[in-house]
Amino acid sequence: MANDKRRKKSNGTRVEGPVSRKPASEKVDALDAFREDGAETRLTTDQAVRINDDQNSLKAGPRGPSLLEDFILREKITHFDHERIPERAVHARGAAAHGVFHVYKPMGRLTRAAFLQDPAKKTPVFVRFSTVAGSRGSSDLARDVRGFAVKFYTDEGNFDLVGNNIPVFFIQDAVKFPDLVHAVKPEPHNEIPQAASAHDTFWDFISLMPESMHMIMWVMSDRAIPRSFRMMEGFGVHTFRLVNERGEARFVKFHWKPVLGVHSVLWDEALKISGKDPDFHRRDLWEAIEAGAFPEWELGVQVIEEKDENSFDFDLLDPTKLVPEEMVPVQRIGRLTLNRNPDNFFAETEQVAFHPGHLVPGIDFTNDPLLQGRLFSYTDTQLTRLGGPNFHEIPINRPVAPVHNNQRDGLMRQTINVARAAYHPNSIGGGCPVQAGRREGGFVSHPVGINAPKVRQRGEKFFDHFSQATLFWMSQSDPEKDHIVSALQFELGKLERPEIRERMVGMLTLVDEGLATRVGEGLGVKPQRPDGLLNLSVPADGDPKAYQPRRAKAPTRPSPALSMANTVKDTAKTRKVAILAADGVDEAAVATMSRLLTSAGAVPKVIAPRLGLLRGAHGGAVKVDMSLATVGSVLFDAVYLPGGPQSAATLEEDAGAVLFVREAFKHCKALAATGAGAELLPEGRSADQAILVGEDTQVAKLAPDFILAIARHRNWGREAAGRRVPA
Ligand code: HDE
Repeated sequence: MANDKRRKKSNGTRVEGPVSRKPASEKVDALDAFREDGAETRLTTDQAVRINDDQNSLKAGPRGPSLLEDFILREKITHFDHERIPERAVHARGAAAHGVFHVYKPMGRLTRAAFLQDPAKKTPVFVRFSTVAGSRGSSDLARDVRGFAVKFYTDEGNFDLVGNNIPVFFIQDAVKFPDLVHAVKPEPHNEIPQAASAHDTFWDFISLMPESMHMIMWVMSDRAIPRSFRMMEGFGVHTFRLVNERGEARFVKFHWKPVLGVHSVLWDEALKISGKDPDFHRRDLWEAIEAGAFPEWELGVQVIEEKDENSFDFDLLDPTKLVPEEMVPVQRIGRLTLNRNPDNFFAETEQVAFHPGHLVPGIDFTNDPLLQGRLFSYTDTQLTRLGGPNFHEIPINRPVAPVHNNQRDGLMRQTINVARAAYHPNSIGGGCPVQAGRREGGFVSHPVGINAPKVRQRGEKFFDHFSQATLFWMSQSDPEKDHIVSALQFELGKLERPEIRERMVGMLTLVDEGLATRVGEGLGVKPQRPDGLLNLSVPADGDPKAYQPRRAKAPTRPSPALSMANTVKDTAKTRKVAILAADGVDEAAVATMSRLLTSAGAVPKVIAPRLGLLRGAHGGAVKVDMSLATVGSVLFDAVYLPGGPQSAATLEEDAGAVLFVREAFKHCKALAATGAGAELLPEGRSADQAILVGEDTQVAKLAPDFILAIARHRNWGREAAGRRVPA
């Protein structure tokens, strides 16, 4: 059991206390029963026998063979041999945190879900973010969709909202999911490349699947390389139902809106971060929570009346389509706050088991054929991954609401069921556990009428594969469009087979001719509108014509909500700022800037050619946080170059420091320089609003504009100039 004091180890050294000083919730408290911190204990075997020698195995003589009877050795090695479980088939790489959710006002008109009624109620949550394609040890900065899975431990049982940071998906029907995943995973013969879609099998599949085109636009955009998990939107993707106490249902799309806005890095940064700090997102989440800068999102809903189901050009059941926010506004109904890191990665983050089929009364499914397939997959995969049917008893997966049923036994069963009747109806157990009526919180599936032939087909409107891809493209700002073009040139440029590249560029003509021309230019491909069959995902006896894309109508107006240019840009909170310095730095300038940045919620770090204390220009000292050798400006959002002629001269001679500044410039970050620090700035900065220059005595005057520039995230207007910078 945990205790929260700093403790003494048996050898007398002080050790860090466990994390139970941190925010608690009903679920976090429930986990206490399973926490073990080893404090003030003696080493034992798994059978609790105290171990006297953990340094030497039992041998026949000091130089003799080890003896089979050494049960201590055998137990330790056997356990070690079985420490790994299969990683997730997809979404293997992830990081998670505990938190709470509360609703702003009672939502009884829309849903009977208890956790959406009382604004005073804080529902515990566990949230896991992930990439999809890479394995457990891959880089956080892969170009990929991010998983955004939320487990709500509600008083009525667990509700899992297992979504992504992109509102649509590659495919429309679950039956194509294994094909998609086999295509994007590393190639089967050499297992190359890791965590990357830039290879032949992925684009071969995509170029034959026009339904993926909308998703492709999103994944080639900067949404696929987030600045932070904390700065991503989340989406339930499928259309779900909300059902109220009267049994009235409405369609709903779920959204998570990050309070800090939606921000991304550049592809060049992503590539470099993957080398400098492949744990960049995981670390960022961890550090923000440890620092008390709790990540927050608002839960949004788009609600659609049942009578309006067929009033759109697209089908609400089609997961490759979104409902434009300008058409159906997102109502913000509650807030999610992540306030506590897990204590043990394996026990919590690795063993948590999400499932879109974990519902509570008041929320229900639709017939989205991708969702329907998922409802089978998630339990099925846990049987292999977590080893049997009792994974719901693993502490992180246990609901806070009580569990009573007649499920019994199986591998690793924890519960000791004492009732003799494990069946229903029974008389010897008094009929217990009894079913719950609707008014007692019993889950009642929404009665949806079905009168249809059993067929392997899709709805008519599913075949408009291009309108929303075009809508996304036309809604992007110019820098965002440039980045999509570069991403496609990178991905398709990596292909070994020219015919796949050509087919893909041809497909892009159907999204936008200008886009295809621009992408083609960088690839030496002349875009050709496809004249044959576009969609090769056709049943053996199906009429291929019936499966070809049919555009409903070309979008005429952009959807501003789809562009990150319109996101929140009003805060520098949690942004990391590098202060580049060497011996002779103006220590007063460093101190003032650090203080002002910190009071704006930013995180300044002093970076220098070496660790230790720097000699200040006026006899003071400056503590170095990190050495230049261990970081790069790609790990920061902004750079400050303080004055002090000796410091500036040293840094000018240091190639690492010069590269640091050049990269920050190239990546359009906010830069500030005072006094001699300005000598480190690259040329061509005069009209750049995100480059602030002044005297060392003017730091306090300069800082507010610097902070504003950091809040604006990047000055994309500098990008063309940045491309000429060799960094
Ligand atoms: Fe998943 N997905 N998925 N998925 N998915 C898994 O479940 C699957 C899909 C999503 O942090 C697996 O426990 C099928 C869409 C997230 O633990 C597996 C289909 C969306 C996570 C699985 C989809 C998602 C998963 C692998 C098509 C966004 C990580 C391990 C029918 C709405 C959850 C596991 C975590 C994980 C199957 C499509 C989101 C194999 C069959 C669409 C966030 O069961």
